[in-house]
Amino acid sequence: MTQGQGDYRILQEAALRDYLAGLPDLKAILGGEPASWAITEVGDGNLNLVFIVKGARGGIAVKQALPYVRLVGESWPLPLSRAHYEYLALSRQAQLAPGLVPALLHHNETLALTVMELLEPHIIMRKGLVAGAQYPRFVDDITTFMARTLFFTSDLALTAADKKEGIAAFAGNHALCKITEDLIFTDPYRIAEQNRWTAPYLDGLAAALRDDMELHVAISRLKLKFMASPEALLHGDLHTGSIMVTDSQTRVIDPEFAFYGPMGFDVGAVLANLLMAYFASAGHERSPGERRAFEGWVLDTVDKVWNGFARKFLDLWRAEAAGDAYPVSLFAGEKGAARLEAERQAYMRRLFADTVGFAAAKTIRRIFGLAHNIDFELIEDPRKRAISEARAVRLARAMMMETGSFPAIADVTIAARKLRDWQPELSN
Ligand code: SR1
Ligand code: MG
Repeated sequence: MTQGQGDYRILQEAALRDYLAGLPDLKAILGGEPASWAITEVGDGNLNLVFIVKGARGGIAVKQALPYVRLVGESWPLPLSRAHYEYLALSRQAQLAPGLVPALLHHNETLALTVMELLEPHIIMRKGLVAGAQYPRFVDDITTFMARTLFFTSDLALTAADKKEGIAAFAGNHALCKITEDLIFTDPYRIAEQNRWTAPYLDGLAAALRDDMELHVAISRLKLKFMASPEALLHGDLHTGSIMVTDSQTRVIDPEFAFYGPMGFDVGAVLANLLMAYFASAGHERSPGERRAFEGWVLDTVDKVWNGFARKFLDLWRAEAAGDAYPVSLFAGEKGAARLEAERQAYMRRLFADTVGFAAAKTIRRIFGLAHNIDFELIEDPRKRAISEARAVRLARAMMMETGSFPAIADVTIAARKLRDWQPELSN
């Protein structure tokens, strides 16, 4: 890591070229003369600048945090320190889940700038899902990523002292947590200037969300869990826009929302985004039933992601528990082993219930809050889009309010399948 000299400044193409030219390792990766490097800004996320730089020999990806939310503009300032937390999280994830995050090549704290390997020909998974692509490596890779990063940063694997050091290292990332607390757990359920939805079709549904006190209790309980349960180091924004894929590789990117929180928030993010891809699919078909095979794969993937994650997490707990939680001395002998195993199963049931609730929250925010996703947004016909969204919301509402009726992941996928052709009542 390089400590930057001087003040932060936004690096546009010319300044970035000069900056990179001064870094021999990166110069060597790129090859050729700096003047010949092709630099393109490709950031399509909500927060940062992202440049792809290509030279005669190779390429790199450069990410620079802006001092404000890119999606909204300078009126919404945001600390540059998020680049530090992202770098810290990526470094930790690289140790815990090698090969599943991009290689880090350079970091400058003052410039809030990180250089990573260029992932090519990887694409953002969400874009692939909109096109109806299936990814055979995804389940194994994402379940390994989640099981290892969550288990090894939890009290099941760490001493109490190390765990608390971990919490402290990320505690300063509270501005990013606040975005989540507002945009996911609060704004969709009240009048908020930046909310939007597919109007007028979903006007009634939006009003119902604002009026439903039981739903407000359910989302507030999830919010409290998010704020007050530092179980493990989370990626913090693990949607399909934070995952890059090819047929044979998966890379998790963009952990700038990383902090110690409830594990179900990460797992729920993955499941919610798959479920949204499933419900959006009907809106992308050009002929009826054209994408059924894709939709079947998505639901199968939902099943396998939870089951694979749970199996890998439990295997790690059985084999690698070195943490201060569940002291070995309290579970001696056959009787102790059996009781501990029953407790592990109970732990996973609780984690699954959290996952279901957070998945619901993640879905509703993408339909009524500030930041939407292209799964739905690219459905051109607003009526069709609203129908897909209303189906997703119906499932999400049930998952949040009646979490106990979804004791297993199959209950979620069966419910999703039933809603595939459900015709919602729209407001127009
Ligand atoms: C203002 S930031 C909006 C969203 O973009 C990120 O990807 C997070 O999901 C955040 O909530
Ligand atoms: Mg992001």
